[in-house]
Amino acid sequence: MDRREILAGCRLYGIVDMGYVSPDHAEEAAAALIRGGVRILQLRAKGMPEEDVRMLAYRLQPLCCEAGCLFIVNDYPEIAMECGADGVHVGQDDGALKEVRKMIGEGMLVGRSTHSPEQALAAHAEGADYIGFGPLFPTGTKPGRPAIGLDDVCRVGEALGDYPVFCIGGINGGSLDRVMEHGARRVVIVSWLLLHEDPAGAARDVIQKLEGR
Ligand code: TZP
Ligand code: MG
Repeated sequence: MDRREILAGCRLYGIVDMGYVSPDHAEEAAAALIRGGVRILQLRAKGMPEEDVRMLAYRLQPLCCEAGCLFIVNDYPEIAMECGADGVHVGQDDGALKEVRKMIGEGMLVGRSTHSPEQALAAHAEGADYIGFGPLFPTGTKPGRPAIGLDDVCRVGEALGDYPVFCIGGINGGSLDRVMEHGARRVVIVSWLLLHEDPAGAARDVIQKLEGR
C-alpha cells in the first residue's frame, strides 16, 4: 500500500521516545506498539548524539517495514533517507517545509508539529503530509511548551477535513474520551503507552475507541 494510504488509515501514532526507553529496549517498545495495532511509529531521541540516533533508526526501520508500519524519524531528514524510513517529522524551528521536501523528495512523508490553528493551517498549506497539534495538556515529554487546551481541536478538524491531524500532548486512557468529544479523530500518545504495563493492550483499546467514532 502507498504510504499516504496507510497514513490516511492511522488513528493512533506511536512514538519510541528515548526519554522513556533505554536503547536496549527500543525494539521491544516498538514491537509492543505494533502488536497493539500502531501503523505509524516515530523515533524521537532528543539530546542523543546523531550517531546513536542513526543506529537506532537502522534497528527500528526493518521492524516497522516488516509489520507494514510507517517509520518516521524525528529531526533528521538525512538519517530518515539513509535508513529507508517512510518519512521525517520536523518542528516549527526546523526550517521551511519546502526545504525539507526538496531534500527528501515527494515519495517520503513529512510531518510538522503545530501549536496553534494558524500553524496548523500553514503546515497544511506548505505541504506537510500530516500535523501534530498540541500539546493539548501539559506534558513532561515536551517540557516548557504551554498547553493549548481543547478549544481549537474542533476548529482545526473542521477547517482541514480528512487531512491527518494528530492531537498530541498529555493524552492518556483517562483523557481520551474528552479529547474525542472535542472532535479529535487521531492522536499521538507517548508516555502513557510507553510506561503502561501492557502497551500493546492499551494501544489496542485506544485504536478501538478512535475507530468506533
Ligand atoms: N509535541 C507536542 S506534545 C509532545 C510532543 C512531542 C509530547 C507528547 O507526549 P505525551 O507523553 O503523550 O504527553
Ligand atoms: Mg525538531
